[in-house]
Amino acid sequence: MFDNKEQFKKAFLSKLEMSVGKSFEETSPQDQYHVLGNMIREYISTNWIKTNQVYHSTEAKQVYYLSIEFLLGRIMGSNILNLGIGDVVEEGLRDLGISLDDLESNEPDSALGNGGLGRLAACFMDSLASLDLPGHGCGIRYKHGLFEQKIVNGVQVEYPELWLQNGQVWEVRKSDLSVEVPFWGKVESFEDEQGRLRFRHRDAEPIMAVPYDIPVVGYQTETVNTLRLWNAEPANVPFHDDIMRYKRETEMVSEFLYPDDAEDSGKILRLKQQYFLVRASLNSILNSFRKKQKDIRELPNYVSIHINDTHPVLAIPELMRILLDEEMLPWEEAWDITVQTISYTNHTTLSEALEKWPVRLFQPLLPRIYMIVEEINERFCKELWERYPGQWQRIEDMAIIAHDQVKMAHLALVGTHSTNGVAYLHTEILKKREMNNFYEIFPERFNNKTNGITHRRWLMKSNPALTGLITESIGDKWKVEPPLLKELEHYKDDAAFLEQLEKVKHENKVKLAERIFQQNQIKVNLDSIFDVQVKRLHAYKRQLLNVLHIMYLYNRMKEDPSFRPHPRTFIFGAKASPGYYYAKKIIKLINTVAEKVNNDKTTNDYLKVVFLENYRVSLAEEIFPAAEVSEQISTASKEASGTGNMKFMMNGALTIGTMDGANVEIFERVGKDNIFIFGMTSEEVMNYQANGGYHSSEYYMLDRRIHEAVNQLVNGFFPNTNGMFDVIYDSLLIENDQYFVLRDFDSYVKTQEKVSNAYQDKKGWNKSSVVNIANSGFFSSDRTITEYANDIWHVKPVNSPIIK
Ligand code: 26Q
Repeated sequence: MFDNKEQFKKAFLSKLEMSVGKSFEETSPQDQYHVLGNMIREYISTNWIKTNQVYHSTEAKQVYYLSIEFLLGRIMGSNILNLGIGDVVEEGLRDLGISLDDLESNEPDSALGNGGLGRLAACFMDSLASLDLPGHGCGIRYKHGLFEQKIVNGVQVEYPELWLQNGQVWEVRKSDLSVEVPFWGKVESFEDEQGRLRFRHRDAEPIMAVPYDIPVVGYQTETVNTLRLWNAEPANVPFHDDIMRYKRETEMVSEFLYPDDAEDSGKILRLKQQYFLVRASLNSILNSFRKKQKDIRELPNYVSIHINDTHPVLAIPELMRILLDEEMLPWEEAWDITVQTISYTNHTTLSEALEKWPVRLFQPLLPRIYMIVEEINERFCKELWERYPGQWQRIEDMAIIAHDQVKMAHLALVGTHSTNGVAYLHTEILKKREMNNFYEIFPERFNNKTNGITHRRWLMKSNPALTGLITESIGDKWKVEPPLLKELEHYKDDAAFLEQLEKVKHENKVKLAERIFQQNQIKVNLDSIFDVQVKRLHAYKRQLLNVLHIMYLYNRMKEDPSFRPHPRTFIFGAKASPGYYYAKKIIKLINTVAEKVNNDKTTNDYLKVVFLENYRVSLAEEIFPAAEVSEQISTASKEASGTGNMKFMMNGALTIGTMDGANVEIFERVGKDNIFIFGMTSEEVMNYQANGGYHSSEYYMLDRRIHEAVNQLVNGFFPNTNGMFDVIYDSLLIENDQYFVLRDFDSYVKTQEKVSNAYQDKKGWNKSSVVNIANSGFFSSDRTITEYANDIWHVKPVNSPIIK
């Protein structure tokens, strides 16, 4: 079907006519997308079946990656790339007058995630398959992914996302593998024939979990792994008096990603989602295991279960329930198996992001699971008491249940054999500070796994021009061994290469400029520096620092006509959580500043601000290749890792950033001359109290650049914004600027001047760009996944001969 162009065209045309019943000329791009998608899925299916057969029969250990988020983006382009059928498809379609790019853009993003954590899970799936590792994803098939963002009068407006509306090409429903998940009800104890104390869950309300499988195609290999997403449906039971209410409440469980949990009703729904994922996934994992192995005590030798943050942490008491109630193992043995089987990744040190569940909600919803958590807690506290007699406070701080709350991170630390952070600095902070208590007891459990990104999507697929240039220069082995990108460093003084690199970047800038014009009707200067900050909107990520710097540049140009920096286009993309009031105000502020500076003829040749709405994976793929400056300006110690930083680097952008998260490791790899570091260190941030404290008002009073910009938030400088930015003003001055925006302002401005100066020497800039690309191989998620496989999961590649 995809062996040669003519064969492909013939198959495509005949399928098109057969499946949509129109002549070729009448078919829509949507029709064409669906037909091509179905052809590719069919093509994948042989290897998918083969891979599954191998996994069913092999003794090789399998890993299951449980995540409440999988932010896949579009799937077709990635499959075409990994299958190596790009040329045939592209040329075949071209003969028919169809552009493959246009056709791919008919696919809605699979946006079953918020940001970094969900995108990491997606990159990991791609790496697992590409490395021939037996890795399975387990998630939820939300009917609505992350909301669509529209900007109306500068304000974020949310619309429901509808990725399933036109039918999903990539998923396969497997009703026969459905699993019942019980909620509510009560637990009864009884004595069995052998006189053992047993438990039974009575009067539960069941929900049916129906799996939808998505194939995950590895790069140039026969391995096709599976991402299994569970859909919530009414169970087949005639018990309900109010069947409509039951149906509605059931379907709610897989309706939305992260329903608002400000109210109790939302909280219960979220906890339901978590148990739904865990119960269905573990049931199906254990079913596969039992087909191969009769002795349950062998579980840790056959299965590794990884939990992506604490959201699936109920895997711990759920596995205990299976081992105790179904397998009838004694507690100690069950506990050993559980701890050996499960591992955990922590993605944040922000205490407000650590999950806690009120006992009053947890216990009635999951009565048996709660009993088990209680016993885990009691046994753990007893051990603590033996180790730290009399240290009540320490024991209270470390308990899994305290103050009528279940602390999910504590459960994860106690119930797994491995806890990893996502960048060197983050792991050190976990060990030395945030989780130091637990590190003292379980030092061998803590380890670091610096995040990575799949270079296939984020370089080969999204930046074909750069991919071509790299391959012309160093060959194509780097595609399967990204550290070989290092060889590019030989070209850093090669004038012809640098010129080519500049040309590639320019072409990518032209494309992004077209997108900007199409979406925002803003004409940007192609010779301006494309300076980009794209990520979720959060106070700690400090989009505000970027904005205050823009306001300062504008003010200075207005005041001093001789001050004209190198032209810059500041590009933003960010979604704010619907209930996060402050974050929404920052979006409004960015758009308000954009309105003002873009329309000022005296400055707008030098300064443009662009807010691209609805930032998502597919838009990101257009942005990174065109970026020249990467803004990674979080308050040091607050960003666990970041992964956008790696995507920019791999596409040749230079970072301006703080010594935070993985920026530290980028710095170590490219060296100080090829990155722009500023601001407080994480040590300074964490010790600021000991170092005399911080008084933001002093910076406001003493620095007139700050004074002016901060006043402009509230003094009518922006027309018709009366009172609108008071919360931002207050965050800086009344709440003493928790994220040290004003403290880092001067350092940021000076460093931005260095960026401008460096750009004047275009050759030197391009040279730094080469050094960034050349050292980005370390940040391929293939390296990250290899480390997880070797150090935590102990899984090995399952042999699969390379097709080509
Ligand atoms: C917690 C409690 C209640 C409701 C929601 C949550 C919740 C939801 C989502 C907590 C955290 C998240 C997402 C976190 C996340 O995306 N973290 C990012 O993970 C990336 C991958 O490791 C890192 O690169 C980023 O630094 C980190 O912020």
